[in-house]
Amino acid sequence: MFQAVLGTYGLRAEKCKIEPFGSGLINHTWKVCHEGSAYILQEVNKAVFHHPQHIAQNIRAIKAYLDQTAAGYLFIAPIKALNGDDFVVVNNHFYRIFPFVAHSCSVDFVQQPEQAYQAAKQFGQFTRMLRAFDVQKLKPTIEDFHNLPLRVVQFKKALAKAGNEKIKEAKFAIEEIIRHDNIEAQYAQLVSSGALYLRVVHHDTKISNVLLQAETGVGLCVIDLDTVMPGYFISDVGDMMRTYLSAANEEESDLNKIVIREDVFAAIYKGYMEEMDQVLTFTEKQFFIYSGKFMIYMQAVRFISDFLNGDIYYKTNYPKHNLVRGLNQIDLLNKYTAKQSEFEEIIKKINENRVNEAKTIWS
Ligand code: GN1
Ligand code: MG
Repeated sequence: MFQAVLGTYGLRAEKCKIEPFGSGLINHTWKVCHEGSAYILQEVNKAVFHHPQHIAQNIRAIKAYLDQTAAGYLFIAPIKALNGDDFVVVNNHFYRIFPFVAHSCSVDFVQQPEQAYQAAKQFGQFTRMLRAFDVQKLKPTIEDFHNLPLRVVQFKKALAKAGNEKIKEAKFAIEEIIRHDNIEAQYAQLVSSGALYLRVVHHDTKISNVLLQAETGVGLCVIDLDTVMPGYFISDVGDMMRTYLSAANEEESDLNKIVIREDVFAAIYKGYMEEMDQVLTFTEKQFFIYSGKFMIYMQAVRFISDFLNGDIYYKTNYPKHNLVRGLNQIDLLNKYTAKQSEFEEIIKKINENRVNEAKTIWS
């Protein structure tokens, strides 16, 4: 396979050093080194992305727009093959190659609030740069990806089909999902009221999807653009809450290790709002804290549904892996919900500081 794919780009596989790369749960990724240049090779998972061409079209449309409107903004589009295409199909598998950004690094979890700040700024900047781009030009790469009511319907279907043994094992998780169903009701209400605007949203804002400058740790750009499509800002902010706030990630089975870091919350708010304050409406801003509940709850629903379905979606390493992940997310959700008033206080303080800073500039 490597031979056929790399050959299309004029690279000779036997001259390349190829090694698996990253920790994604969906696509296969390799780092390819060839005569002093480095690339990222990726096979798009067609079971998840039914129309990989839509991904390619979206990235092309965004690149063309940014080339016109945002010179100097770093946007990593796939490299063109010798025939001019920005992807290649071999044996019905879909591949593309990206340049490996020199002097960049990424981290797998947030060690310091500064990293959360840098990442939040990058995701905020991305949506801001594209605020005037016509979102309708983008195709959904996964239909109803963050449609929470639909995810709950899928959960109910999985529950109806699951055997008694699995239901017994997941009893607590199932009860918790039902107990928190107000999160879904609130989403449905929000969407039908038109309070949220469709924007260009990344939909997978984990920290490893931001490249940082290796020497300084300053944010360089966002990567993993497969789920860039029209969506609501609560998806991006919520996924940062879900994946940055706790030092222990979704893989952790020891729930004692799941602890919400308020300084990281402050960093996410500060970084994102420095970019998006002028873009989001007053009403949207009222749902900043809700976004965390929305994404953590949806991920719990997705992991538990996959457990009940017999692990057909997420890569798993051991039999109850998805159950462990789901229970982890439920614990995170409960700890997040318990912090509501602390979060409100943090937002208030940051906003007051902003006003004070502005006043010192004027006086
Ligand atoms: C998947 O493959 P990866 O790790 O980038 C998933 C996300 C989940 C995440 C949970 C297309 O992302 O929605 O939040 O796993 N992506 C897709 O780890 O389903
Ligand atoms: Mg991803």
